[in-house]
Amino acid sequence: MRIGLSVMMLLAAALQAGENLLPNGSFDEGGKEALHWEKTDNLTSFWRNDGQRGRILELDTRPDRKQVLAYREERKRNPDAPAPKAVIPKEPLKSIGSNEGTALDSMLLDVKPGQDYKLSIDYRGAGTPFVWIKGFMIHPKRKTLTDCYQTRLAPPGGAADRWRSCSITFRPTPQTVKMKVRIYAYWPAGVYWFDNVRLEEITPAEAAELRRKRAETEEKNVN
Ligand SMILES: [Ca+2]
Repeated sequence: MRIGLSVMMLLAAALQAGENLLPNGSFDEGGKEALHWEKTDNLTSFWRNDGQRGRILELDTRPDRKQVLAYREERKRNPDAPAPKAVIPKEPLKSIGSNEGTALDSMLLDVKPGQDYKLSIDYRGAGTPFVWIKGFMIHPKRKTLTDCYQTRLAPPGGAADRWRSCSITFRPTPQTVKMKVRIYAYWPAGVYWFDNVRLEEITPAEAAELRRKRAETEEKNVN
């Protein structure tokens, strides 16, 4: 009986290793909208179907900046306001990508103090988007959540028509109690696709190894 129990505990530990802390990182759960993620605006952000990958996120930074800003204002008043048909300016400098860009946020997650994390994503597209980790602390006086930490994953360049996976490691500052993922694209004005966002707890040794590998990759890209 004792042996049985410890085998079961080992199995449970193995299952926990590499567990995705981010619910629905594949975007596949949910109906019209992906569960546990912000709603798309259907002007600069869309849920798409991509065969074996299931649902993926598309960010489009080509639409006209003035049109997007006007629609964002309208959505603040009425979150169900239908998206207009996108106007794509001939001059990319007039696009939303030339300035504010567009983003989609995950739900908030708890942060363990002193914990090393690994953030990974699959990305396809021509530009370099940013996958942010936004960290929050409890404001000492107002007792509300307030920004206190951020880091970002910038997928390395590559063939625009091929999916690539990339990851970073990070450890939020000690006062950070909550965090979320923000998928963000801006320049060049274009279309960016994402899938399989993962957030995992890793050991300090795994974090050091990941940093070393990433430094090697970056050096290779420079040469
Ligand atoms: Ca998917």
